[in-house]
Amino acid sequence: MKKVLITGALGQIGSELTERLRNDLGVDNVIATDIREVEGNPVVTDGHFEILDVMDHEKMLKIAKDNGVDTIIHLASLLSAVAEAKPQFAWKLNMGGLVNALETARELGLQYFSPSSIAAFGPSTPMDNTPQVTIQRPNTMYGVTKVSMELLCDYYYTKFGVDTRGVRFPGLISYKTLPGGGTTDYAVDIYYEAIKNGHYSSFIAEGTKMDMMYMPDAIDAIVDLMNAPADKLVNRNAFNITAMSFAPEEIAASIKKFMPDFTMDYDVDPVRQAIADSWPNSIDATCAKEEWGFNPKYDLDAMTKDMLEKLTEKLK
Ligand code: AKB
Repeated sequence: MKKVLITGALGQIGSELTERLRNDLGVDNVIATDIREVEGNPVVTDGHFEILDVMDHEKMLKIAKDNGVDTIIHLASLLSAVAEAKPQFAWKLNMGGLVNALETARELGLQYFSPSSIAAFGPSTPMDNTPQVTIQRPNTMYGVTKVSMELLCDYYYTKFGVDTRGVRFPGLISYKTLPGGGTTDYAVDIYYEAIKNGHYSSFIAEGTKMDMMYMPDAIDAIVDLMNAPADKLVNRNAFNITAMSFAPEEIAASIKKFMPDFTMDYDVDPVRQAIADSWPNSIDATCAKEEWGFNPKYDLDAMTKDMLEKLTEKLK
């Protein structure tokens, strides 16, 4: 990974990955793209940024070719709750963008990364310590596009020899850029509300466990997987990775350790609750640990401490 094209660079993962890769590889070696430009955003102002709709294959190919990139990191996609509200569009965007990015990688011989998700599992998947290879019958449009992504990335590797790599991300928590329209977003919202109002109404019900990870560990995971020797990768695409698993009452208890007056109640959203109920309680990341040394650093309390400190500063 020496010169990288990123799609969806203004998103939750993209904005932090762009910053990290500009530091690691040099500002001129990261081509950040997104469908829109956000004035004043460091992704746009602090380096090479281009507008790119991932449905536009010609433009994607041209940007990759003109800049001589050797890697494409394809992040642009709709998240679970939005995809459930607009399933036809979600299929079109998530799959159309994926095919264009894979084709760009095939045509130019690029290394390739795209993120799958715990959403690639479904109600018939074993819910606890979910294995790397198991039943995947998701019942959400987002999940359907993620399983399809995993299969297509495997296909491009075996059929065309494209160096495709990927992870199944759990819910990602960060303070720099808000996620847009996910089911695990409650675990980000809760920190904002704790600081602003000392109270949070959770749209996910008590007792609903889901895997989660703090953004610095997610960014390390992408970089470490992309730099891992290819001959060590047995699973290659869609490695289970997780740093912690908790239910709303557990993240609330963690916040209370630092803010004793914090309170939480529930105002459950049936759509997002149904999505959460179809996902595992906790997944097994052994293959990622063994094959490329996945090693998350933040547990729940360490993440809470950092989130509260950083957000207090940001929201001043
Ligand atoms: C979502 O909630 O949609 C995402 C995910 C787990 O993929 N954060």
